[in-house]
Amino acid sequence: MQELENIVSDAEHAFKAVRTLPELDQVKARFLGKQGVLSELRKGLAKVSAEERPILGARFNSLKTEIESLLERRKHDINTEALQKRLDNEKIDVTLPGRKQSLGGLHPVTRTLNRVTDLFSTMGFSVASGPEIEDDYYNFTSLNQPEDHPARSMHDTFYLEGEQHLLRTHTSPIQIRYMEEHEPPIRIVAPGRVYRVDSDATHSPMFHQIEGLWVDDRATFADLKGTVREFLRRFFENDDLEVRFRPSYFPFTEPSAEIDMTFKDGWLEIGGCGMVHPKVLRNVNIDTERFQGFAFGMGLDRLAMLRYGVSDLRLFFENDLRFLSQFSD
Ligand code: 2NM
Repeated sequence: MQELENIVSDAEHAFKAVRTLPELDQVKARFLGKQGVLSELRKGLAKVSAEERPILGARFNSLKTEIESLLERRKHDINTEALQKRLDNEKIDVTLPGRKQSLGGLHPVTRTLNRVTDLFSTMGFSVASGPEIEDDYYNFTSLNQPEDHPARSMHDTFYLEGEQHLLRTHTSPIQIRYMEEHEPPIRIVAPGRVYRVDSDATHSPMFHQIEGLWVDDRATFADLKGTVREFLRRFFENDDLEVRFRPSYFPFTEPSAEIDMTFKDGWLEIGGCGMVHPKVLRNVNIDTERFQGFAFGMGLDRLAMLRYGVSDLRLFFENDLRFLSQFSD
């Protein structure tokens, strides 16, 4: 009888030891299978006496039932464990924040360009644009640039194959094209990419300019200075900013000046300007007896560097996201 009790606890231990249903099936065969422990026991029943047989038979049956129910319980537990494991693995935390979709943003030079054209708009200027591929007439000749001027050399200007076309070296051709198409009064700014054969820490072969042009029957040098000063004060958000004109030379303006602004403890050159040369006005059929005007030019990249405190111009054109993503405003 003791042997029978051991069979139950053996089965119980064996069932407990397995972790999967296929393993459990193997252990089940060991106890309940055709060659199993219980089948062997049943064979033994045939050998006992007629009086003992019903008692042992009943004992055998309850033993079998007990093992079967242990098996069922283990099967159930294995299934429950597997389900719990899946639930744990596939659990999602609905309270976690969502994954952010990164939106990108405008390039610092673009932001600066937008800011500058916005400010000039409020001062009554329209925004004009034109082609980046120009010809000799619009880029040089119409602007009173002498045929032998060094800026025209292959050294300083990118020429396209055949040398009939070039990459504009300034945005002034936009102003020429605009004056050809419009009568004074004219008040425009012309921003855009320009190209020069030049490359170091402070010069990129492609950079950005913005030029302004104001032509009417009375626009003066004083208006020029007031316009430039007002723009710079608004751009740098500094009402104490001062502007100084230093005599200079450009073929397309007379007189001409370099524009300096107060910066830290001194002066900083920020652009050039002058009264539009009568030859330039005549090239676009503007009557110089009736009209006069002024023009100015500034580097947009330079304005962006000053506004954002960037020390190396090349950072703007390397497209390194560690740099670019720092500009949200
Ligand atoms: C500058 C400096 C001085 C300029 C002149 C003209 C035009 F088309 F009216 F002749 N546009 N821009 C000008 C004058 C540009 O940039 C430093």
